[in-house]
Amino acid sequence: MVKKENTELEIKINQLKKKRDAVILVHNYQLPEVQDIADYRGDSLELSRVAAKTDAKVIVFCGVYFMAETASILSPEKLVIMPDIHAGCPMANMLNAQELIKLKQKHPNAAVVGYVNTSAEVKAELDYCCTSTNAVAVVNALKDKEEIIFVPDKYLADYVSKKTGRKLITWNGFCPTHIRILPEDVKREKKFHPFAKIMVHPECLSSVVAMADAVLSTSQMAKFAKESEAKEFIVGTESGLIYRLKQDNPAKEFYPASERAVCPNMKRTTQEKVLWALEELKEEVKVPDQIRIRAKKAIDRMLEII
Ligand code: CIZ
Ligand code: SF4
Repeated sequence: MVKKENTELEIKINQLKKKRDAVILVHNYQLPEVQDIADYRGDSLELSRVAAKTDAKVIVFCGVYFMAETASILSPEKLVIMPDIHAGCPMANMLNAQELIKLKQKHPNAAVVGYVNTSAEVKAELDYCCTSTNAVAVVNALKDKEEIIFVPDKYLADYVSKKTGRKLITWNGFCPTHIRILPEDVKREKKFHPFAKIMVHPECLSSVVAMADAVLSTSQMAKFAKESEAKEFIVGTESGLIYRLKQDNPAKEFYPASERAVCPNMKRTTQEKVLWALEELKEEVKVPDQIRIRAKKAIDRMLEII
């Protein structure tokens, strides 16, 4: 694909980025204009791992709050900043540490697995963190555990439970964006595009997941779209991923399962806000050590499994 010329704003961002010794990490759900200035695009864990490896001093994290926290947990010595600190994740906000502590008290022998979409305080209460890429592998690794708590996403939990055959103790959390994708949407798109492969994120309704050819995280979708022989894809996840899929695969077609699957928090970050963040080196996201060290253990245990 021919790279379009940088705008004045993009040139300014690039210059200031070098001066500040910063890298710009951009989640797959971000606006196209933000993806255009990315040093790296990816899912939350991929980006946090890049943050941990880079020599840059400043990480500009374009995503939602828990993702910047995860980067801070893995890279405590770096300055992690968010261009819009108010970009949160409603799913992550559906479970707090006190609620999880109570749930653990009810099931004292259970292993506690939590999706990466959780606050740092909640991660500190987990035995294992997981992402949508590795949730099934993490639960499968807990064969010797009689009880497993899996929070906060009830749809991801349902998918993992079906794939592993394990009964899970769940929480009533969900992603307000992914549940907007309805079975009728998928049916309609399949009628328009009968040869398209249906890729669906496990945060979707179970009835939508049941219709998929492949149930995948965003990083897995990026890989699957590249490697598959198929030329057309119906995409059941947040709309931002389509921009990346089209850029990576110019000869293939991608259709959103629903135009309504737009996460307002992911769309808060703009190029202008990135420039301001670099100018002022703000807003910083820093997880205090007493939380960070415990939260990191849950992430490290996940990384030992995958
Ligand atoms: O972990 C992430 O980045 C999320 C929330 C979505 C995905 O599947 O990549
Ligand atoms: Fe949270 Fe859903 Fe937005 Fe992802 S798409 S950040 S899970 S609300």
